[in-house]
Amino acid sequence: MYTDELVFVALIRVISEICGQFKLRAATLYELSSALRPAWILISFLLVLAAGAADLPGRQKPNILVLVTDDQRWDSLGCTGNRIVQSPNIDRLAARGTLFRNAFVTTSICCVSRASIFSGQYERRHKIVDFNTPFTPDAFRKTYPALLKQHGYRLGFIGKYGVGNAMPTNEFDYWRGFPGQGQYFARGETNHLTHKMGEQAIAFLEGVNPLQPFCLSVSFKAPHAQDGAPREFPPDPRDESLYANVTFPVPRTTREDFFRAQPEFVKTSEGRRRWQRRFADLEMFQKTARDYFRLITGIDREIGRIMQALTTLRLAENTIVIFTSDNGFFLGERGMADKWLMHEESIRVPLIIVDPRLKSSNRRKEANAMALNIDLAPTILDYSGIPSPPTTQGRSLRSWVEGKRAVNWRKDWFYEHHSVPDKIPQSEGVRTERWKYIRYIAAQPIVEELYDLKRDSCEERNLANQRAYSRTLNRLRARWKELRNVLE
Ligand SMILES: [Ca+2]
Repeated sequence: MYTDELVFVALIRVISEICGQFKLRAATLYELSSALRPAWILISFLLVLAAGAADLPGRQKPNILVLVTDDQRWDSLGCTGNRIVQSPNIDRLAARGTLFRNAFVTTSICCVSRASIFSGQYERRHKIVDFNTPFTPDAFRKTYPALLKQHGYRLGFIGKYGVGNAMPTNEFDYWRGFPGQGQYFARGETNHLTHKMGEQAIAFLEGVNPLQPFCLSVSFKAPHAQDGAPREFPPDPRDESLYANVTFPVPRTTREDFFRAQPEFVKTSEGRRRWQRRFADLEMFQKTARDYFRLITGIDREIGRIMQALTTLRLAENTIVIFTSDNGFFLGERGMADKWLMHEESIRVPLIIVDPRLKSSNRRKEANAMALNIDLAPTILDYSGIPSPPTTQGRSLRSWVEGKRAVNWRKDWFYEHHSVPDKIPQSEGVRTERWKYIRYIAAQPIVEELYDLKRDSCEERNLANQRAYSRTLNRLRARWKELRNVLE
């Protein structure tokens, strides 16, 4: 029942009460309520207009645009220090908003990270560890899209959903999501998927009602590989000549000795198999890097078009924009491809939040606080004025965007990876502002790594077996155990 109907019923109850007091006949009551109905319709109409006026910019709930890329490493943008890749539109977002310099995922694999983004929960709480498991109906009701819908938002989803194979089509007002990994090119088509998703985003925006807030999640497939295809990172045909004459710098840790220093079960894992297809020699490295960065520039172009559409449709000033990736990516470092492991290339992601309503004097341009993928849902809900469910494990990042200091912000956090254990070594660990403790939990005996990120940002020297660091190691072991127990 709508609000005006509820008020109408309440009004009739009050009239009944008065009639009771004055012992009026039922017929009189009927005549009175009928006579009042046209008047009430007029009152309702005026109330709706007044509500609309009260929701004018400044008071209306903000729109939310969530842009998630797939396997995009943190340093693959101009604004995060890459001097080669062309990302002018994402750089502009960073210039208008807050760039988080230390953003990470709590599990570095698509399905688990996406479930964490939607729910604000760790893998050990949402329990989605593989590609087939969907949210239960009850768990879905606690995700940010479901909560926004319950509070009157118009919902759109475009692209790779990533959480199970059953798509929640009916939960959204506009659904262009797909299960699995998708295809960069539909059979017989030359229209690149990234471009198609940009078109869909603009179509959604053109259909919004300015009086109803919206939340649009655009979940790009790019720059994820089309695994096993003859060309695994095929760009938009318009970008084929991009970076053609560029030689990408080869990271130091691609050297053979860094690969050899790793545990045997890492050296024979899926990351190495994919490395053999992509980075096994210098020519392959350049070819893969060129295509990977072409895909990123393709995303950037669509983000530029989406932002332009927001401006043209006069929606930009009340739309919060969040840009991030579901995990990082090894570009051959440590002799690896893809992600999964707890090293920085894999767990670190780009993160930008733009609140266009803030004056630049009230906005922090860069935040160094450690932000996690589980913080996104509570951040979105915070902007929408909706309390996070008690099951949420992340925290709102809003105070960092607004130049304030969040009280008791995390100084360390727990990492876990348990997916596809037959091909990927299971790991857990703790990342502090200075240290990283990695524990390969299925190894017999247990294998541990300890890095001093302050002195060794590329994790070249494992200190776990050095006596001088035994106290630090013990402290981090204890912290791993403690966090592991409290995060269920
Ligand atoms: Ca991914």
